[in-house]
Amino acid sequence: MRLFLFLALLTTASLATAADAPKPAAELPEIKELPNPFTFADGKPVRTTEDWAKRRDEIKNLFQDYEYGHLPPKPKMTVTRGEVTTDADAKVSMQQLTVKLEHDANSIQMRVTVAWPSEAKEAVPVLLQPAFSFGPPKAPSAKSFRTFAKRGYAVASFNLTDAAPDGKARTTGVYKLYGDKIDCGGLMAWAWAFHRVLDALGEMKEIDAKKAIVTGHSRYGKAALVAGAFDDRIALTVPSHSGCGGSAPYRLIYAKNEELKNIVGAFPNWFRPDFNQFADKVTRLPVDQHMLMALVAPRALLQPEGTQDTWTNPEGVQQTYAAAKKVYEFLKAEDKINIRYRPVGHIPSNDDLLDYADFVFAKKALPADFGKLQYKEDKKAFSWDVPK
Ligand code: GTR
Repeated sequence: MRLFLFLALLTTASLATAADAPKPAAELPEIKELPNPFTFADGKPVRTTEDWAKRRDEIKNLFQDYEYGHLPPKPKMTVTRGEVTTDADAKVSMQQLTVKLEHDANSIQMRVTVAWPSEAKEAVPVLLQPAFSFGPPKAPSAKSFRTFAKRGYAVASFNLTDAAPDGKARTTGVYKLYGDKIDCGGLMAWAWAFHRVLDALGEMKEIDAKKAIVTGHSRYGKAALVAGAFDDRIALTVPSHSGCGGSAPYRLIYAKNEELKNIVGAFPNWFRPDFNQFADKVTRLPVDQHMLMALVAPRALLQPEGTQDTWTNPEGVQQTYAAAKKVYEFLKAEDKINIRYRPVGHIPSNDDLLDYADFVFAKKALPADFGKLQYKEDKKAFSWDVPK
């Protein structure tokens, strides 16, 4: 009995220290520039790739503790497959998957449409692309997949809102499964959903799941970046015009760009509930978004941006790109990160994505516009460099 009491006390004590509640924003040090990914929280430098692996875990925790909340666990999964149908004109084969996810007595379903080139001789790379629709889901037609199939890619199309609602009520999707046991906001919940779709695709012989691409536009671009940062199975991450909460920096504002205070005001549900403590304390955030991009390294990352898409801070993304590239350089993978500006507003381009995927998976040459910077270097963005 006494031993039990002692053990119980010991456990509570160690839990109290282990939990080490993250310090509130007001107690965190001010960092004016983009924080140095090569310095641990205790000030020690990153010198080796082993150090980076540890720092990478630390950065993951910072994003979970302060911004997005924690990645929910993997639940039990059962996949039910529909009939395979083939559209001879489009040369596209399709199958509907119903992905049942269960935890305790609760279950939810994700519906995924998978389409692949019907004449492929071997397993093909796959693009995980959420449908950008706010209404009831429409099953995509074979024709809508033709462009991808022609170029040798499969596509998995799904509704992220099956896995997490885009609203304040935390009652459906992953929240229905885990209730109060999870603290994540919508972006991390959607990242979790990308991971579940990848689990389901891994079982298909038509698909080479080692060549998985995650993408999304705007809010789903933010989610795609979080998905790529938190799952090493993803080979290529393409957050399209992801802006604030995605690839754009919180600290560097150049025009009428969306800022932290705007996004936590309009979409508090995308983040941890207490992320708003940084609304007027942006420089106390221990991370900035170049560090989320750096978590993807050394796996491939493409940043599609629009020079006229001011709200998404395209100039700021040039700075986070430059900062994240330092980590790619450190890992000797600088050819795996790229940026592509188009002279457009808030419009995605599948061509850029496929051109970059061809470069990554088939070693095809990149069109000349890739990697072309549009703004002058901001010397104040960051002063640190790759450790020598
Ligand atoms: C905007 C929001 C952006 C972006 C966009 C969207 O209103 O400010 O961060 O996510 O919505 O996803 O449509």
